[in-house]
Amino acid sequence: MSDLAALENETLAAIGAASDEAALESVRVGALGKKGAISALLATLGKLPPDERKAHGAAINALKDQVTEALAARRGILKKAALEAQLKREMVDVTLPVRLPAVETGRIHPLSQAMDEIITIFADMGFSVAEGPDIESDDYNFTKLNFPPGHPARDMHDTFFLEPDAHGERKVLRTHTSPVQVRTMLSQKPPIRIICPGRTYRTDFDQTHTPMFHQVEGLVVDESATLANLKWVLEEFCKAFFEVPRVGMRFRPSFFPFTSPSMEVDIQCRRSGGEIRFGEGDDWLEILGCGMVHPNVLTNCGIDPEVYQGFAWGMGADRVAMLKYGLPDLRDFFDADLRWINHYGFKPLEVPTLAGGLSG
Ligand code: 2U9
Repeated sequence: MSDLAALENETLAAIGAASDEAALESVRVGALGKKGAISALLATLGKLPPDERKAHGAAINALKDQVTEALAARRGILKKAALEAQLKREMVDVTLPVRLPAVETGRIHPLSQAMDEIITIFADMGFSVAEGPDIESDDYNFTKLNFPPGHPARDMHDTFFLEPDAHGERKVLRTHTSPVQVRTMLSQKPPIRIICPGRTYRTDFDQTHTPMFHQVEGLVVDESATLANLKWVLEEFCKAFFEVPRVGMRFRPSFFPFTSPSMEVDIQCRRSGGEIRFGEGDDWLEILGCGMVHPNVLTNCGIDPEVYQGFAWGMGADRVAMLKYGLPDLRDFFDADLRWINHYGFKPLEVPTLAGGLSG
């Protein structure tokens, strides 16, 4: 095969094999550049005898035109392929559903929603929020609250005990937020109007009890704090929280070491088809406990029961959230199952306000 034919095959093969425009350009330079193979052949024409020069020159030029055409064709193919690859890479499928911003996809846990609503309601009545440690001394969790030694609540079957601290003092995970009221009474003079939301711990576990649960307790201490005031505060709370214009309430005698008299409070409801409606019907549901602060507790906290009276209440925030939002199992609150939170959760921007409606 003549050199020309070999060069034609080699160059056309290289053009066909060029995978992108850069590779094709180096083939072009290798064939038609200043030092290219075809350019070199044209440079040899001057040395040929005149009768050969014409024919040889025509053949070389024919090859140059063929290679130029093949380069142009291949460049077109490569440009088209590069454009298609770019379009595929940058393609946006406008039919896909819009990805919601985080503020739309996040959900407020029903318990957080209930806590926010409860705090909003009592803040509106003039209460301030007081907080305290989850790990408490035996003294603040039981003794100052008038629990006698040997009281069953002090036993291991109800309370989580921790190792004694450096001073040998026994520590517990608080079984209620009552120690916060004790700390507040020890640290400030009446009048006191506080609510104490927070985590509490007991050794229970079933559909309506979990080892960690949440309470909101309240305390009023003043020179005149009466049972009538207590009933009003609780009735106003229930109407606002359950969003009903009126609600029947029943105060049943009970016993707690830290209050006397002590009462358990039911609210009127109607159970129909697995749903509970409040403020109507002739059924009753217990939702909280309350009472007048026991004089021993006032004395234990440095407040003279001859001068001041107090009333207090306590409710399970998880429980009232379950009642209000129809949540069947308390254990689901703590499973962090996105399906549950997306079903029962609240949109973050729907902040509960009394004017705007609590739960939207
Ligand atoms: C002080 C004085 C009195 C808080 C009170 C209750 C009644 C009560 C339970 C409700 C359901 C706990 O979450 S629960 O299991 N609580 O029934 N709590 S009176 O009384 C106090 C608190 C602090 C210094």
